[in-house]
Amino acid sequence: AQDCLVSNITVKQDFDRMRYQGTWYAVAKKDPVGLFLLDNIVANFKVEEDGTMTATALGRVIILNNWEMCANMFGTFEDTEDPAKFKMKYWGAAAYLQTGYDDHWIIDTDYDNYAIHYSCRELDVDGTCLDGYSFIFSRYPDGLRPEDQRNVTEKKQDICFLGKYRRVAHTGFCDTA
Ligand code: DAO
Repeated sequence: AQDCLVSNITVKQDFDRMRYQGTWYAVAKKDPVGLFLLDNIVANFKVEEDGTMTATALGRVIILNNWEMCANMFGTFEDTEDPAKFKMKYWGAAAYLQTGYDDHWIIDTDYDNYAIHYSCRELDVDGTCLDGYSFIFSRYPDGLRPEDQRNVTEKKQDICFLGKYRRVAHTGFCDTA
């Protein structure tokens, strides 16, 4: 959507939640206002027996008084009329972690290598996104395959977040046995 209208953003056709399951490493992130997850972000998606998509996520956060920790987050996804557009209810394992209810759109994925997530939290009066965030996910912690980079860059532009991403490091901070 070259006009940057959120309503014109296209998402993955015929999104298949079964194939989306499993581990995704965030390799880049466009932060929202009041960012929460900093780095070492790993999400694990699952389709429950009743068909509901759920996710757990780990990530380094800094809470309150500069306390650095690994946040253990949970999300459940409500379906909408578009199979690639969900509403995500999320909360933390501990009460002092962030909770929320966000859009969760899968802009594109090949299921085996990369995924582009998008969430607009606040629409501007002109229909563009005033406050949003996006994850670039890879099946590999060390980044995207070179052959996926061009497409991912194109999609970043389509959602009007090109140039607004930062790399997400994976240093082992949230690795557990
Ligand atoms: O990090 O600033 C931010 C916004 C992201 C908040 C969402 C965290 C919860 C995710 C639950 C699992 C889905 C990936």
